[in-house]
Amino acid sequence: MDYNHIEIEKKWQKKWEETKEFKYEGTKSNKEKYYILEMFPYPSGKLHMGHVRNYSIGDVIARFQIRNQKDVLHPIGWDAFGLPAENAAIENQTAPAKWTYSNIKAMQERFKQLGISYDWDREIATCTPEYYRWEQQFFIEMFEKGLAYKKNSEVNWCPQCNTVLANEQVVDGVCWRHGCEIEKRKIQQWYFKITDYAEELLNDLDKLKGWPENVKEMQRNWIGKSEGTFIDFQVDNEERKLTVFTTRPDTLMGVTFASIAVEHEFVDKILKDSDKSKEMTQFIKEVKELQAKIRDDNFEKKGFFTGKYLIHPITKEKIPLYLANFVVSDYGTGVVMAVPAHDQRDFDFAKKYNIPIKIVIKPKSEELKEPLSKAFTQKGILVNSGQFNGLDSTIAKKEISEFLKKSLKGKIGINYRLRDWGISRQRYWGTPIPIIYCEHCGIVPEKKENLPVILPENVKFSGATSPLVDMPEFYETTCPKCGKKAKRETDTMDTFVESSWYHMKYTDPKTTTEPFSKTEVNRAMPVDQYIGGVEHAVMHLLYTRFFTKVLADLGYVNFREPVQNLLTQGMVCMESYKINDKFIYPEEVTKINGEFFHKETNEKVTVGRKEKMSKSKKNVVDPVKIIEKYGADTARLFVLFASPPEKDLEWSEEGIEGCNRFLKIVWNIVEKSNELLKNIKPLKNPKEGKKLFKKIHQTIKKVREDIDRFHFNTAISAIMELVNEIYKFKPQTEAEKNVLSFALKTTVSLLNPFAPHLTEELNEKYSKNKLSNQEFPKFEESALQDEEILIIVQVNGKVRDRLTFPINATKDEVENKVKENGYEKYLKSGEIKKIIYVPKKIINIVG
Ligand code: ANZ
Ligand code: ZN
Ligand code: ZN
Repeated sequence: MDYNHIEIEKKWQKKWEETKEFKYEGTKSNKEKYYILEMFPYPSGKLHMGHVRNYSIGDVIARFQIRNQKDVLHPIGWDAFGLPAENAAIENQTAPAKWTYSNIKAMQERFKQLGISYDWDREIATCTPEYYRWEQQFFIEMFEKGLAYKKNSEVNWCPQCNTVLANEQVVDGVCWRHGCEIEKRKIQQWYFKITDYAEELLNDLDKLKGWPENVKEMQRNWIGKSEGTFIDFQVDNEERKLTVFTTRPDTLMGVTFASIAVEHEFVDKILKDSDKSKEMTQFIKEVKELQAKIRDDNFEKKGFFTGKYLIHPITKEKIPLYLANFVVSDYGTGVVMAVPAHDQRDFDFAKKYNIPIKIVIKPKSEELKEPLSKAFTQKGILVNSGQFNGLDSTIAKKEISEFLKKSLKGKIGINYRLRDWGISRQRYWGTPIPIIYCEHCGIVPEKKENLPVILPENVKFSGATSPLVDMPEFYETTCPKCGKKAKRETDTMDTFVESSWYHMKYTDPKTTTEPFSKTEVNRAMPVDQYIGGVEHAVMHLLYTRFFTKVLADLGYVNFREPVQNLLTQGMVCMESYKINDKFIYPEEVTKINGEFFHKETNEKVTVGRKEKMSKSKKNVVDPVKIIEKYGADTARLFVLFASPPEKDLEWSEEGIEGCNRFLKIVWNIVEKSNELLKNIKPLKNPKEGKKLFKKIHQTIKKVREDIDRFHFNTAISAIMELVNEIYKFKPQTEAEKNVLSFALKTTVSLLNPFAPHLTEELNEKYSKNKLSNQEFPKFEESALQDEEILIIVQVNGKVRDRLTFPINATKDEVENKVKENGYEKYLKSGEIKKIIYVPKKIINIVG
């Protein structure tokens, strides 16, 4: 019988579904739990190669752990809210709900076609009221604790998404999804107080031993903790002070001006008092426009003198205050003490506006030459600093801060780059924020017993704005406090809120009286192994850590970190093809004598470099076609074999064909040996076929260790090597046939997590027990060792003989044998005086 992947894969997928093969037992089980999770997909309706890779990696680990007798939780669900559904709705005139649910159906089929070992009874979709009602409950509890709050602030507005974006969703000044430039708008929106957890989020990174260092470093930078000093400057001729945040209080005596953000609240007063308010207003407008765009360190520094002066807290000198385009309003205090001699931005600024540059720090062993050509930004020794002269920067920081503290003009403080998480979205397809605005009572949360606040699914899309805004049946309500007429919030939550806790819902998906049972969630969490793309390093992975800490503080869970081990898989890459600067699909291309041509038009094709598969470059292959042609087992084997999971993977049709050929070989040799395989006796230390026996155990050891380290590629090549040995092995005796049979069965068993359908089918030919119920092969240490050792016999230092002994021969056994053999004849005296034994190597007879 030939290897028929279509039939075999269908057959096993059906069986797995019917028997609920991959059911997680939870607290009912007395096995050890293991939670393996791949980041859940957005139901776009289409499967791409990146999915195949992500979910195949997880599946190997899941199947391996199942066969290590663990109670494995391996769930799947859908990150179902979000913009693409709305865009599709506008385009195709369907309701987002309908579009989403039909995509989910399509994707379920695709995932089943891949043969991933999911517990399908735990499937969740975040767009269902059963899911988001708990999110609304969390929101209300966070609101009650001050962790969810509303404020009017300048936000990132994506004109294409038509909504606000969180800071994490703005990458280098552009929308993470569209790459379009972000505008700044001032609107009311809801925030989660992630900054309350900044310190814990930072400190706990050190506990995450199973996370890649680069991801932790990205989070550290994102949180951006700075220790510094807040210093008060009196405004000349005014009642008020302005406070600055500085990380270099040691440079205080070098301050020659101060700069303030154009958004600072004091600017209103500045404008009122200024006789140049018109020009100043124009300047402010320009800065705000610039700020909406990318601001890197190379943009031109510009300022505008405010007409105001600050009083230096120590020298009492008057210091001019400038509006400056490089001071941001939401970091520190929005006011900066400028030290041009020691800060490059201030230096550039001072040069431009002719402000004095005063050196107050010099290098330890040399003098600075004046005029400076650039700022000296290192630490050093204080000069021109009165009572602080001669101090080292590090000591001066402390002393100056102390001095200011005593005179009530400063205090040491910490500042984070991290901002609160803006979660309002002016969009329809998301979780409604359970808040009601009452004319009499103000902002009132919905009563918990009234949850869920249902998102109407049957909606018509008129344009770019959310239909909720035009639906009185949605927003008209009564105030939960006073019972009078009131209005519901029409903003929905950022979809990253849903993905912040979905792993917890999987532990108890069916419960409707609480978000999840405490005992179930506490048993299953944290996720033992999480797998996903590195692009989530500061969005999803930071939010979910924050949310976990909040849920712990609200009493829902007893752990404070959601993920123990994290694997960030690389991208799937492929070369792109072009004719006259236009991309074409790989299937349109044919290769002749190393050159590429269009299959039909014969036009010459230029080949681009290998880069991430993307629709825009058309360098994509459709996994469904691959699965149909070669089978899911081949597709899985290829993505696992072609490179280690963290590295990028290069797509190659030859690679796919190679993997397919290998599976056929395995199929054929096992088929051919069918009779042999039925009559196997258990094997322990066989006398014949020792070499193959040892190879089997070496392979088991290697595969086990490699799967543990996610070195799937080397695990697979070890199995390939074993198959090679099997091929060469020609059994003569019954005993040798037995070893061969053992080798074949072990191969099938080891290959199972990678190619589950084919291996189950082969196993069924000789075993009643499914592989998924069999323990993963274990190796025997004794089988790995060499069986015999060679010992050199010397007589008075001269080699006289070589003897073989069993590996575990004792000293006495070796000596007795030597005595028996009568080497005395080589001795002049004919008498042994002494025997020196170097274990397992040499025995020397002295006489
Ligand atoms: C005086 C000074 C002298 C500074 C010197 C630096 C060097 P990190 O490390 O990122 O926390 N700063 C403070 N608030 C700012 C704002 N809203 N916009 C732009 N710049 C701001 O950086 C802290 C430093 O960034 C602060 O220390 C301040 O300049 C500036 F030789 O104060 B420094
Ligand atoms: Zn956008
Ligand atoms: Zn009211």
